[in-house]
Amino acid sequence: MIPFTCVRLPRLSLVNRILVTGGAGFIGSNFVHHVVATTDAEVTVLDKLTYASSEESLAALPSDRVRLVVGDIADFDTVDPLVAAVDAVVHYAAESHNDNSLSDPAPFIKTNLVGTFTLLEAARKHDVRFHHVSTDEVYGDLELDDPKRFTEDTPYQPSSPYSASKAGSDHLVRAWVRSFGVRATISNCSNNYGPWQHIEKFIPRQITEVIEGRRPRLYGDGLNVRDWIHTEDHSSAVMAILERGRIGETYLIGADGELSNVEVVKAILRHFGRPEDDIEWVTDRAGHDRRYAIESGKLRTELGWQPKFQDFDKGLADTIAWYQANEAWWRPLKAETEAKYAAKGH
Ligand code: NAD
Ligand code: TDX
Repeated sequence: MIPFTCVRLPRLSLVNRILVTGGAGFIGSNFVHHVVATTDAEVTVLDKLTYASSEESLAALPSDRVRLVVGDIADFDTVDPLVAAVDAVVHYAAESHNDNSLSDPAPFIKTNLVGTFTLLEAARKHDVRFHHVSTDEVYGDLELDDPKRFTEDTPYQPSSPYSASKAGSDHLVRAWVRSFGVRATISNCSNNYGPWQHIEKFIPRQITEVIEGRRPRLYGDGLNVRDWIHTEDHSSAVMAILERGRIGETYLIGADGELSNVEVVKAILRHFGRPEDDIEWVTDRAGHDRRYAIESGKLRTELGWQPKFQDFDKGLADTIAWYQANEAWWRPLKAETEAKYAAKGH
């Protein structure tokens, strides 16, 4: 008779050591928490600690599972030994804000293009599995009344320096797969919300404006549509692709969360018991994309992924509660962030 023993198997047999670039940022730090909570993997975070990062977002994690290396993804000497020491790279690091890319595109080219190139060269040299985190903005935008949504086959048509740099980085990944056999996958996700998002971004900017007793600020006519997904759902989707995705494939990530900006702002105002028309209408963003919408059927059918956060009002209420409870984190960033916006008429 074979004796029955209970063995605890690590959930990730092939990716026990993961390098997460940009792991001190909004979405990257959520992914690191997700990895620690759901697997036995050890994580090295490589992050330059730019203005958008927060070491605090990693503070609660166990030091025997997660270590932070401060450095630039565009520096091969930094990247090379870190990539050599892991089973997989999950690449989040980026300059991520469209408005910043309109005032100064240079860091977007350096980090998003040269940084991705540098990581790919290291992944090629050491034959390390690579997952590239990208955005739906590479596809440009849709009209408000267009029944179509973005799919993996939608042609690339980026509008801003940010989205063009992300589009270029996606093309680099595909070329490194085809020309050099790098074992890579790509995901393009829609707009994320949740805790630890820098207050320059739409939802936390409006929440913190209302907490400060000011009015939320809407660009243009406020009718632009974004397809919101909770960052925790983004993390579970990236994990599914890392574990089960087919090499060379792209997966779109979305949770059927289309809302206009004015609908989101009204929901925030309602939450605080403020009149729904208490809105400051400000100068529109140059080249402002009208609508993003994701068709995520491939990810759901092929990899069995499902989002958990499908009640936007509930997710928003949790996010508002988080910003209320974490004023000490965002308050020091507020004056500088708003001064930057004021200079642009936003
Ligand atoms: P973020 O700006 O909050 O964080 C980016 C992180 O990257 C920061 O910690 C920053 O310090 C780090 N970083 C920047 N330049 C670096 C460099 N040269 N070397 C090392 N680290 C560097 O961004 P985010 O919103 O968390 O986005 C993460 C990724 O997800 C990006 O690649 C972005 O394009 C993608 N994405 C974001 C969204 C969204 O809604 N925010 C949606 C889809 C895809
Ligand atoms: O104060 C504001 N008022 C306003 O109306 C701000 C900051 C934004 N907006 C609008 C612009 C967009 O239509 O809100 C929408 C969302 O703006 P952002 O938060 O800047 O996001 P977006 O430009 O859509 O890009 C985001 O999603 C895709 C992320 O920043 C990117 O990193 C990601 O790739």
